[in-house]
Amino acid sequence: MVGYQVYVLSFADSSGDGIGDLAGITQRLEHIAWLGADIVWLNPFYPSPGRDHGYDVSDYCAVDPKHGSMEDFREFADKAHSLGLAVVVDVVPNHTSSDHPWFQESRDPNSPKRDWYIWRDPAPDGGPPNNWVAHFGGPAWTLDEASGQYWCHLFLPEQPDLNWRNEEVQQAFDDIFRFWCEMGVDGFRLDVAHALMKHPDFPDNPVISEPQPGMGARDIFWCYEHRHDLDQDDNVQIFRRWHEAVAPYNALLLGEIFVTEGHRFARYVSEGALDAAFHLPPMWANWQPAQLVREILDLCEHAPEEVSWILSNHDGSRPVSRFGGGERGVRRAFAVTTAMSALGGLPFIFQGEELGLPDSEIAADDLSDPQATRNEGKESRDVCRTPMPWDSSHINGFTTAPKAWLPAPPRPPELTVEGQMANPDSPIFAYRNLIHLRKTHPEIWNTPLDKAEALEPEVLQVSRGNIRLVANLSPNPFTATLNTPATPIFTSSCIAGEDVENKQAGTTHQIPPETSVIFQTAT
Ligand code: TEU
Repeated sequence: MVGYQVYVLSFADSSGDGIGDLAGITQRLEHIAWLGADIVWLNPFYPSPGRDHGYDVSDYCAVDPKHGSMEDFREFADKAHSLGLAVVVDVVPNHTSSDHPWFQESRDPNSPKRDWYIWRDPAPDGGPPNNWVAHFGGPAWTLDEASGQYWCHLFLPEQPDLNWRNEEVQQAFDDIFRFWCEMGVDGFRLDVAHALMKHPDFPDNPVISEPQPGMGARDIFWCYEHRHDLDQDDNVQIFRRWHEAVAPYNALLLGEIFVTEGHRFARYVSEGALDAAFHLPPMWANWQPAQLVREILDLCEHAPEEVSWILSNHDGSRPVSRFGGGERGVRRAFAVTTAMSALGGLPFIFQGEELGLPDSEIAADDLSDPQATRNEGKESRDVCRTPMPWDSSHINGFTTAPKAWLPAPPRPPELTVEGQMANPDSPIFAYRNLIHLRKTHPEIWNTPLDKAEALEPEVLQVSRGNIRLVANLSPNPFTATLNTPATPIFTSSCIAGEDVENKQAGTTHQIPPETSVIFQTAT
């Protein structure tokens, strides 16, 4: 399957208030079906004060009125299913909103919910219990004056972390999974699933390098080795429990997992745990093809069928911009996406990727992402969260409101869906053709991986059954010599209006720079 990620706030606004909603998505589902995707993943649409744009949930089993109603969700899911699209919703198990009634109760030290969150006494000097830092800046602990204890939050103070060692918390999430399965969802994307369990003793994390003044929150976060707050071995027990909870519904468990080593990743997607997990580093990296090839090989060795390959999501700069911008950025991004489509697993694209969109420019006053507003505008995730450009009308057809919730300069006609549909050489057709190739040639993904290797540091070759992929991510042409004659069936350079030079079967093929070619052998 191929997934398509919809950022609910910015896909389509049917109510005219400038905020994306479920009914708007329902009206636009044909676009996703036309591309050929099989799954639609929705970012959180649950009631939320919106401090982290929906990742601070105050009720897991309802729809935020700004995004519509439960009836709208049913209509969305029914239409998605009628178009052959499976529905994946986002579950945020690591933390709730501080507005969630569970946390409100937990603030009382005598409440039965006290242990649902992570409360600790101050360090002997009165400061935070340990040196953990939050992803968005500052310590991972905030003092509750009333009780004299600190609560733990790996993200905002308004996103208190749940205590996953508490059985009742685990039961509460079993119920949440069942609720949405009963509502007809087909799977779950599991937010920061590698962070659920913390070391039971809460030791300090080792310091890799001292944080320096002026560093952004993310850079400060990576000054520490996250030995005790992330990637604890017993996360897998939770995943096994979830697996049992959703087994009667055969629902997909897709983790947002951040681990850099393939063998750690493999544990999370082992039999009876998660079905698949995102490999996140490519959505932050600039153009570093050798590193990308190394990471792909590591994962192909340890989890060849369980990786959800992505180049972007709602958490960072778009690949076209990270990869040099303009036509070059588009070409590089599509070369990688083409390679990823032949790696097995479950590739996803993020709304607008199919248009080759670069980042939006956001005026300093309009920044909305807490990662940016708390960090003097640094590390903004807003750049990829602006309205989907449908056409060249007011706010690119996203809303009839005078202003979108996240204002940005309008996209030119050639970067809109309508503009690209009128031009068969535009990126939208290249993405569609690639996705459809997986349908006409299912052996691209359904035959076991035979071999993945680096022919040069920036050249990846993958063999599976009668399929060969050569991803030449280097700046030079590459002469591929295959062990058996093969015919090119797809080249990523189609996104630049180029075709393969020689469509004949042969063992030797010229691959242009920054181009991935998929071949089929005769047998
Ligand atoms: O993102 C998690 C996140 O910030 C990771 O990229 C993190 O840096 C990495 O996993 C290391 O731990 C998710 C959501 O996608 C994001 O939008 C939310 O802000 C965040 O969780 C908090 O819910």
